[in-house]
Amino acid sequence: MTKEIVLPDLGEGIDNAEISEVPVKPGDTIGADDIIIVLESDKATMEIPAETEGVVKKVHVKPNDVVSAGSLLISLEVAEEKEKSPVEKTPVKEKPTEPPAPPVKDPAPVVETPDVTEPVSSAPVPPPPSTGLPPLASPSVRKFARELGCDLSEVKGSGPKGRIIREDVQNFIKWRLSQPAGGSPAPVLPVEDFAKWGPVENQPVSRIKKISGQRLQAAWQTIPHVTQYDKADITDLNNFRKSLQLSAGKKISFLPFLMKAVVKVLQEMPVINSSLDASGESLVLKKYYHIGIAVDTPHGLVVPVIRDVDQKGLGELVDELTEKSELARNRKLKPEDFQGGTFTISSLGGIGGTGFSPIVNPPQVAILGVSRAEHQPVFDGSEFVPRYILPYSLSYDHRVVDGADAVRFTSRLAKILSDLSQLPDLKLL
Ligand code: CAO
Repeated sequence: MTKEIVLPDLGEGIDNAEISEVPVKPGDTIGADDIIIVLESDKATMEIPAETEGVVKKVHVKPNDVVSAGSLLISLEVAEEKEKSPVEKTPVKEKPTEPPAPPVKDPAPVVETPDVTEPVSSAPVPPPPSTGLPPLASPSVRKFARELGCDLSEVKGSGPKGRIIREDVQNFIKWRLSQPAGGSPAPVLPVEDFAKWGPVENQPVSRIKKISGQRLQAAWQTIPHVTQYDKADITDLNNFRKSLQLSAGKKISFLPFLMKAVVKVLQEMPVINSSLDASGESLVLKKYYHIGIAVDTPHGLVVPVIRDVDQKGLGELVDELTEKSELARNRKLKPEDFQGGTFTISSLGGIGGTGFSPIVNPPQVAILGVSRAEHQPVFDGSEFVPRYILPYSLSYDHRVVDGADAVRFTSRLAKILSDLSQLPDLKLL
């Protein structure tokens, strides 16, 4: 019998991926663990096994195709299963049991009645009249909609039986942004012949940049951002860090200290460690502290998550941070390494800068941006003394976090960072 192998769910945060390799061809005999495709998502490289043994009849995908959960990958001739229900036995001998989901490259038409002045694929669609029924959509589409603050009951589905697909959500957001009261419309890049002004070179935009660009734009357009700037005297912390480095004989950066300090404030201010629920009616306060760390890699920005920072000592954090940033740079992180973050830290301090406004990483509601610490003269009441001052900023979703809470957060963080006795678990081992 023929078995159709489709792409499994790639996990939270990865909705589609590009095929970089298809190591099988028709006629190949493969085992359950054999790799049938290699995917490159915005964040990681993933090998997808067949999970069933058999002989490859047909390969439905090729390198550079973009696929999502449910996309048909290969048809496999497999041995007849021994135990079958009567219903399965009769009709299914030579046919797939389920119709395959269409590949992402050829999605179902998005709009039934397009605006005649717009191309169909990019025409924003208005919401349909409510049917009163719960909307049909996959978990990944629901998550995508949640991240964009999109109410699925307002979205018209163009998939089978009116199922809402990712493109429907994107079109709905485009439509909403095009409405006068819905904020500024998505920017349209001008068609410009730059070469007429001087020599130019075209460079392709990396896949990570394209996808993170879409997410950043969506976050920027849907979340009302405010940024609070502050600074902390980290003179004692820096001296302590240097002494630890000497005794441990290895590099210890500011980040593990920042993570511990941030988590302490998050425990005191649960709203900063929360997310809006899908209805927008209530907040989900998370009792775990998984901190995303923005890592600059040659392929673009990625944000691996360090879990349960509250339960880890400094030494563990130093090691995990080194390991995760190394894996990120070598594109070896797994999908789960990106999942479940409750707050993000973006540190540009190793490079420079006096301050910046990071973009919130939804569904989180706040992000800390860290700039470069410098020695500065500080008046101690009688004279100016040199102190080591760390500038940082907190960008936050103003729907969830009030300005007063934001400044309470940054002030409290300054207090903790400037007073080592307030920082927990400072031992390396
Ligand atoms: N102030 C002063 N010096 C700092 C500093 C700060 N805030 N942060 C780091 N440094 C120093 C470090 O101590 C180190 O000095 P030594 O080499 O003398 O020990 C040097 O700068 C380089 O640090 P680093 O950046 O390699 O290490 P890190 O642990 O601080 O950061 C990581 C690790 C992965 C966060 C970093 O390498 C990185 O990728 N940063 C970029 C993140 C990014 O792009 N964010 C932007 C998101 S928005 O586009």
